[in-house]
Amino acid sequence: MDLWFTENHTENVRFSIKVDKQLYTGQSEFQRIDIFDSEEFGRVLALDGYVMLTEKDEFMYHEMIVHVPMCVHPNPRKILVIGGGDGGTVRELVKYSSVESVDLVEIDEEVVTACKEYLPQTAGMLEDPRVNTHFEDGLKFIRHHENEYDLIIVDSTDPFGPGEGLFTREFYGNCYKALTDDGIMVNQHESPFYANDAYAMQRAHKQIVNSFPIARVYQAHIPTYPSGHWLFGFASKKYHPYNDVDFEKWKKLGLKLKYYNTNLHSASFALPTYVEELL
Ligand code: AG3
Repeated sequence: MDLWFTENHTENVRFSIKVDKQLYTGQSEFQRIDIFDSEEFGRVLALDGYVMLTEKDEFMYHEMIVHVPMCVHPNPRKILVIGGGDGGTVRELVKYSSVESVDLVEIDEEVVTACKEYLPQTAGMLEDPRVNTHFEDGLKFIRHHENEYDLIIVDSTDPFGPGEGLFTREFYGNCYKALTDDGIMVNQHESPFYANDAYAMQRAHKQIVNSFPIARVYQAHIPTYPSGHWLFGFASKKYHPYNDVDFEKWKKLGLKLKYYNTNLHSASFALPTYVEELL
């Protein structure tokens, strides 16, 4: 008998992946955690039934959430990641020798434990000595930090359940405070395509615009997320996301990546008309 995982993308649309083997199922204090193996996408992590990553396409998401701001900031040393317990964002960050420390604030310790065991592709760098993991609610953690981080990456779930507070004005305002004078905040920004996702994305963008002098949105193609068309928010105190960037300096780092490159960097901020009209 075939076993299939299904995520409801809307009330009328479902996305299914054929499961080879269920590797982990747990109900933590915060959410249901599933990890399974599949022929098409390799290992898959789902939280409360929503796909967080697959081994086949996670590079698209993790490279875009990390290298866009890392290329813009001239000297990113101290980084905060909120969410991201799978470790994919941390793995991309520790590729930079300029990075001195990464605080990873993940609410759910069970996600980290399960990913360390079953998703070494993303969790493999969580033991890097520059990484400090805090099992805390990011919403609370951020209240107690001021003028400290060069970059904050909000690698959250969707805006309901444990991730809900990470899309609010209060949270973005506290991120602004926690950043240094030339700090940058980037967040996963949902999809513009289906109405409910687009509405959440629109609301979040308005709050960011009210909290930061520079607020833009950029996009990537992520096949296993609803509609495959995904957005990221770029919020900054000082640097424009592509006019103030020393691309040649970044290229000299010689990072070997699969999705991000400096041509794509600027291009990813060019949005389709229907998305521009939503913002
Ligand atoms: N965080 C964003 C996942 C959003 C997916 N939404 C959905 N499938 N409905 C991913 C975390 C990866 N580090």
